[in-house]
Amino acid sequence: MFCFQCQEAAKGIGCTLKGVCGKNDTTARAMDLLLFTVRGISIVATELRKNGKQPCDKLNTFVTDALFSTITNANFDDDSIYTRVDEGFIKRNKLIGKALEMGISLPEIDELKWNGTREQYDEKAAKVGVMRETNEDIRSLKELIVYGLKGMAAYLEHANRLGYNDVSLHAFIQNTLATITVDNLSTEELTTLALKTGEMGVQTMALLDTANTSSYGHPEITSVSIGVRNNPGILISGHDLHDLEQLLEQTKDRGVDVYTHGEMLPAHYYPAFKKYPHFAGNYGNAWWKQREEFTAFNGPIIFTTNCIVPPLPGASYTERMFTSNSTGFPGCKHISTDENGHKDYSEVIAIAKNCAAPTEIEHGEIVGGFAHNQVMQLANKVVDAVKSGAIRKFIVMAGCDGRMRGREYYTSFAEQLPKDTVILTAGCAKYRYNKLPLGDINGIPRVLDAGQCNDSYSLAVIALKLKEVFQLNDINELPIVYNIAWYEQKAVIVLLALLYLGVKEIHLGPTLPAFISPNVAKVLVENFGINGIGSVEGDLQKFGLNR
Ligand code: FSO
Ligand code: SF4
Repeated sequence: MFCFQCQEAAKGIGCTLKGVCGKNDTTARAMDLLLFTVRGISIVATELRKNGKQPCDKLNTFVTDALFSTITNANFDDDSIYTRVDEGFIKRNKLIGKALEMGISLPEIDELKWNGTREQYDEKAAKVGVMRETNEDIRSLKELIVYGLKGMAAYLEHANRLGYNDVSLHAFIQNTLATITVDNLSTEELTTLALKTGEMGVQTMALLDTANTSSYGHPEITSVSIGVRNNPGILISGHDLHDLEQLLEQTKDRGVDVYTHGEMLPAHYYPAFKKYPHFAGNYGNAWWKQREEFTAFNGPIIFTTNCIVPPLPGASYTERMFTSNSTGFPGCKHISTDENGHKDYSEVIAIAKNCAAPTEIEHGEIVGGFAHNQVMQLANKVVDAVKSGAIRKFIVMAGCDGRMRGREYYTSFAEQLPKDTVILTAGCAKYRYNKLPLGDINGIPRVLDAGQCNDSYSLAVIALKLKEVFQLNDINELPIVYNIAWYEQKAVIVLLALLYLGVKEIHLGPTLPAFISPNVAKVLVENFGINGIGSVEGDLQKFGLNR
């Protein structure tokens, strides 16, 4: 295996024996073969589109789900990945049949020609991973694009599940996979395509924002309890709000409470979910603390998306852990979705009823809900605070959290920021500082949480609005600095989106991506001012944030 798609890539180079994330080499290869089938499908689907034939919704869904299932910490189940590979080859061959019927000539390429049995999958998979591209810089840019597409696919899948779709986004994903496979693009062309991916990422996040806010209302300032109640609980993790809605409906008046975990915390900010009296609060922290926290939770846990940390052998909670959608873990029950998008949580509820109530690990409240609509309602207050100098600078500290020790940097950075600064956050990165007593500025909290990582879109909307209010020509003239933490591929699409929007001088940590080659890094530094992080003191000084 060779995998270098996330921030934890072994030695900052890549995982070769087993993933630091816990992914087995067999799983990594299964994923490489799945991506091989997806590339094949994308090549034919793109040719069909060029000839006026739109592939069906099911095919689009297959591609987004396949990409999503290869995101870091989403799926550890070889069987579920190989089932997708089987299905992928069937779909690809059907599409090839259709293309030939229409007289379309297809490229002579392995992705379209190879057919094999399950027994041959592992051997084939070993030859189709990221190292198949021998030029380091081309590989770097292609993978940058593929990881961006994975993040985009994840966000598109959430929007689709709420009934919001835009076929041009599916077409872009497939067209891009096809073009980087078939055409010999130069590094310049690939850089342009990476920025185009960022543009499409903005559109996807905008679509998801519309899907979420049209379905559940605009996020509003909300205090969320982090303590526990006396009923047994169900913990729901991941990012999918549609799944949460179904769970809340099915658990009504059943004597169990529902708690959010990790990236599901922002669900509390949506008006539609406030009507459920059994929607109890948020339990725990970012994804990487789940082993201890799931043990203490005592009740069933549902994963709607990544990030799963493989439970240790003999972990008390494995039997009450459920996966769904693109996620999977061997030995855990998978909740399937029927034709109408419905999930049946009756087994989860039955287990919950026999569990003890969660053990309290924290108590108190955290405040969030500062997505674009809410911030705009406070716009006058914010603008006045900037004009009067009460707010000197905003620091965008969005992105991911992770278990790497160096991430303590983000807590110290937040603590040491001068008191006339405000943190704008989104994603699970917030858990590094959202429970600190950072206070407020004239009633504006010093940590404004917009929501999940996809709600970084909200931060971009806020920045663009401020640019308009302050009548600036360039987004980079705003008193905003970017100190972003990344972990997996959704952060890659957020980063590409920011680059597309023209944001310069982004600091990215805790380490720069292993998949960025030295030459590509040079381009990112020279053209976009992207930089790593240093010491807290040094960086505060660099940002002009001395106390
Ligand atoms: Fe975090 Fe995991 Fe949302 Fe990621 S939960 S790390 S960026 O999956 O998706 O922020
Ligand atoms: Fe390694 Fe990250 Fe890939 Fe897991 S996802 S195998 S930790 S690079």
